[in-house]
Amino acid sequence: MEELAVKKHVKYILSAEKSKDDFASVIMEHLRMNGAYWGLTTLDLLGKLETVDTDEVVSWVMECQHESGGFCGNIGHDPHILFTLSAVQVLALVDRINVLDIDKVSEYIAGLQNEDGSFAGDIWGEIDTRFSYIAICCLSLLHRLDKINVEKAVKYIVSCKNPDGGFGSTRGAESHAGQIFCCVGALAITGSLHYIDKDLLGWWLCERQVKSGGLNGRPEKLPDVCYSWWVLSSLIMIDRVHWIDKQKLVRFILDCQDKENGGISDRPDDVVDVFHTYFGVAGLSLLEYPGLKAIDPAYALPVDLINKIFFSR
Ligand code: BD6
Ligand code: ZN
Repeated sequence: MEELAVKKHVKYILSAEKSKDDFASVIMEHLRMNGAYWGLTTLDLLGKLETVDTDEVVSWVMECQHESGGFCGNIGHDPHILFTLSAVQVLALVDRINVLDIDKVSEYIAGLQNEDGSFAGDIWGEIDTRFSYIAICCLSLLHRLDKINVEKAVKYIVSCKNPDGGFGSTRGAESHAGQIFCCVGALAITGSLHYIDKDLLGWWLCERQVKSGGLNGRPEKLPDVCYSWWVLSSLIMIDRVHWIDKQKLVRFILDCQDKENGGISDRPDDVVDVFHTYFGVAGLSLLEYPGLKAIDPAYALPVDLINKIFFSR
């Protein structure tokens, strides 16, 4: 069987970070904080995080903080809860959470909670279960879950559960693997997994595996490497990962590598990008592929880092 081209992927991530017309391309420019998280986590899982200049990363991240306490996707952009979690994850990865004014960041996030327990993403008020996950994950990493009403937050997420066992972006919205990860992750972090019908949801999730071994995000859609993460992490959190063919999925992800120049694409023979390279490697880590660090399915950070954050203060 094809092997994971570790050295090539490290080279690809490092070169993508430098190149202004790829990693920081027009599309990814406004998502650069997410890009930093994908790139650094990939390097860490591959055991090569020490190749990055920590001071450079930290000073750039801090330049992206807005006076509200939230973080922007890049310098001079608008703050959003999406980039605030990525910023906290990046600082955690390079072991510099201590540069943060933790109360200021926590207050920014807490200020986005609505009366019904849901969360807005920024001052414009769009509501999405993604933002509930981000708030809970981020405050948990900062040891500040007490700043929000967790009970109401959980109640709102549970109210977005569908008859098929899945979750959508808001009440009544169609089930989608990305949203399911967010809702299951938030319930896992808050110790609320008993609200899930594990067999019903497990069935919906394992039905995402198609003939090629890859996973899709919704019925009738094409398989995509990034769904290896959203679906697999959810199956692990509800203890139903044995319901899919792991070997076939490993093969599908490995088939999406650019064996010459490094990087992983969404499907075999497509163009690679940092996003799918990260989710491909993270998926293989969940599948216990040899030589990779283990990743935590709820926090999407290496297990050794999660242990450090929660068990060795
Ligand atoms: C996100 C972030 C910003 C704006 C909208 C967003 N929707 C979902 C996210 C989560 C974020 C993430 O994974 N952070 O770690 N996803 C993205 O940043 C991607 C970036 C991207 C854009 C274009 C092509 C490839 C990657 N994003 C904004 C997406 O919409 C991707 C697009 C995509 C990837 N593969 C096929 N399409 N979709 C995506 O992340 O879907 C997963 C999802 C959906 C809803 C909730 C949670 C997760
Ligand atoms: Zn994808």
